[in-house]
Amino acid sequence: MNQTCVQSVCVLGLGYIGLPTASMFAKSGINVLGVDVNQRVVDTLRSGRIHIKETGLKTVVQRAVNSGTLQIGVVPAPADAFIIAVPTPSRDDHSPNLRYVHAAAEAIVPHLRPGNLVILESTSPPGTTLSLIPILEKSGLTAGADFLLAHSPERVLPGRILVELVQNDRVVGGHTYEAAEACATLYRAFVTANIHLTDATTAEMAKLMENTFRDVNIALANELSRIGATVGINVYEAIRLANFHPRVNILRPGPGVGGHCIAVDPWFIVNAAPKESTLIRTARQVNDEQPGYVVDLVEKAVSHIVNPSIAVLGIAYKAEVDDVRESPAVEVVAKLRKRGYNLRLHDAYARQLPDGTPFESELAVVVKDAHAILILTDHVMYKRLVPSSPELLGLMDRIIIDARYCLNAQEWRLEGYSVHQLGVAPSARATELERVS
Ligand code: SAJ
Repeated sequence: MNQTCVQSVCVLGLGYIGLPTASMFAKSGINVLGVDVNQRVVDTLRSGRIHIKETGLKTVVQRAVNSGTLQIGVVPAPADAFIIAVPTPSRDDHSPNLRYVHAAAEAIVPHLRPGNLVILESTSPPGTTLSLIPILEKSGLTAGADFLLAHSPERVLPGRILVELVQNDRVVGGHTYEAAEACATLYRAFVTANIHLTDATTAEMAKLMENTFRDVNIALANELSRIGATVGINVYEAIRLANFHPRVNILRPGPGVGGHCIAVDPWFIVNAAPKESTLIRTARQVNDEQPGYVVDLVEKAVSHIVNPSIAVLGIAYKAEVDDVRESPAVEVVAKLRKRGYNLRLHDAYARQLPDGTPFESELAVVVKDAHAILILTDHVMYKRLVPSSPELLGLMDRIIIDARYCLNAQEWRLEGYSVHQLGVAPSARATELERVS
């Protein structure tokens, strides 16, 4: 099949991945139509604003929209290449919900032409890309002979998306080798790193394995935090020392695993091969139980106070992002509220819970008259706090509960604070890092 040189691209889905990807293609000189079914998103982008907090993205999008190389619409139009970058959430039973992917493929059908390239970018269960063939062939065209189909998953870190889109190696997988090659040629419009070619299903699994590798390793760290508290050590100190081994890299314990990727992608593998996925499923369960261990830590820290009120610092799923989706902090808040605790919420970037409930933006207001501070996200704003910070003057009792090991406990104890840290036994001696001169 003679594949046309791509001069126009239609990107379906303008979220955390679709919008940056569309903008990078536009920046490389390709005419892009960015499509989203959410009219609010379309109106926001057309007005020159963006609906996503991401370093440098607003400038790139505004330049592309103002130059006319990035058009924004609600429905697709004919293009040399179509990129599906829509959400692939999992249901409550952890089964994959592919209705957005299927809807996007259906929307492409009327516009599919011979020589076109269709790319699924969304992280998807193995076999999803090939499952689009019967939908796309409703166009009367034949996959492989008339149009090409490939999978091109991203691996960018929120907060560094525009850098990593360009600099990270990429894996692309084709329904045919020709499709993989055409996909690689297209992404070379902005990718400067290596692009590795394979088949579609292998590319799908490689992406899922990347995040599953991380989830399993975070589960190890979280389980070690429980063991550390039981055997009487500071697990972070033990991890620090263990990681001096040239081939060991134990990750950091925390309050759980958030975001719409690491907590979701492993379930795509478990769902595809349930009998064989023992460790992967168990790691998910370990991480999902971690918020409960934070609640236990809070209970112990304030057990001597009647009706304690707690200032919760950090709702986003990780430091320096404003995304509260699937955040373990949200799970901790829900559990504490269910046990009757009076909570005041704060985040350095986010301003509302996933259900839209807004919370206070002024830290001093949140801390005033609280008995304790609970840190759930290690935003730099919180790591910079010191006992004399003016925002803390209104704190009623000097109790710090640190689920991210982001404060120097010795420094706070010297100022009369009681400090409770996940994975650190009360009897654990001061660590190398905490010894204050
Ligand atoms: N976390 C820990 N301890 C750690 C590392 C992370 O508790 O040592 C927690 C974080 O606090 C957060 C969650 O895990 O709640 C996920 O954080 P993350 O930084 O691992 O992941 P994401 O979801 O922001 O980005 C990941 C990245 N994948 C890998 O690092 C293998 C990114 O490269 C992917 O592109 C992204 O998922 C995705 O979109 O798939």
